[in-house]
Amino acid sequence: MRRIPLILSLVALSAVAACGKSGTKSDAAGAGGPITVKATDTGCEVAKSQLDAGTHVFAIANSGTKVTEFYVYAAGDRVMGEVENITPGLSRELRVELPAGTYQAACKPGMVGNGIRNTLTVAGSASPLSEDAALAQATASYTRYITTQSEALLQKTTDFANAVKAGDIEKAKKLYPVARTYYERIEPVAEIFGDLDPKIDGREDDATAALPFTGFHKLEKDLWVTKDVSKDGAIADQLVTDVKEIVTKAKAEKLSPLQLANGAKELLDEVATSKITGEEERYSHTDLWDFAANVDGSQAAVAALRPALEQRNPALVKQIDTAFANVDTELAKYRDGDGWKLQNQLTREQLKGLSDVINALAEPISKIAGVIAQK
Ligand SMILES: [Cu+2]
Repeated sequence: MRRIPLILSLVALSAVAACGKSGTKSDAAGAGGPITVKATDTGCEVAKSQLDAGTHVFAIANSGTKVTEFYVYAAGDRVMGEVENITPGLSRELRVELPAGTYQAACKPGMVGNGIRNTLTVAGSASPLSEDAALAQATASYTRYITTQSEALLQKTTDFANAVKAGDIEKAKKLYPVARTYYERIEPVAEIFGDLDPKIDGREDDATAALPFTGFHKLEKDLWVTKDVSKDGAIADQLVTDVKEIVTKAKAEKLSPLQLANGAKELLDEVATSKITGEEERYSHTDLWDFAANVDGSQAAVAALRPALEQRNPALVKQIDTAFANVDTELAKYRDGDGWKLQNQLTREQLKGLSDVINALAEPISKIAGVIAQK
């Protein structure tokens, strides 16, 4: 789950981070170049509504006053692609592979609600990117990663939920960041499935009547702030049920290679907007656990794509390796036992140091989608 940063003193840092390159212009953009999307506070104007099957680039420009998001949904609100945290004045690109079918393109000004929706009709047939052997191998190997991580997520979440239900606050506090790690590694996949991510990972300020404050962060608050989990049995059980559903769905999901590329970038956006700022783990301050997990998840997607990237752009692979190594070195400074220092123990300069290495990594990572979409 991702949110606009709440901590004002750090807004400037994350705004820089969010400037993840509006664009490596339209290589392999599909006929006619990018499809422009004009996002405002009240509108979402998509330049085309009829598309040919294949890979398309959406170029989203936010001319509103609110931070927005852009989604392409398949039936049942399955997310085919998303870009979050498009701040006012910013433009971002999203590459999505769309087989024939009916989709919805949505902008979400203020990052809340169902969004302003447009129907997209995609017709014809195109050979999928996964016809390329190296890309097919990439999705197969990343799917194995998702499977092992999501199984561990279920195990660790169950242990955590049991500690909550037993009223063992100390034990639950120890298990919390561990369970979270597995969720944060697979987050782009977990976010594909409609309401499951908000139910598992939603924040108090995003809660609505339809989607009340539940899941990990509700338990986090009760463990660290309220210090009373005596009424949280049902929430703990629901969290395990929701995680089970993620595991089942994630295993069955057929990912496009572009979802790996987009996911690798989304995870770094997550780090910039919700971990460095301390937004996500605002009660426990265990954000660096999530930070490391988001980076792990990004690295796993890149590792799966590596043979395909080596074929297409070996220089980019080198650049990415160096940037990942720099993140590891910077983050390693904040190791504490088998865990991490708390976010609020870091100075502003230290957080800035982390922000800088993440920005430097996000830059080459943002090029991956364009590189693999080239045939
Ligand atoms: Cu999250």
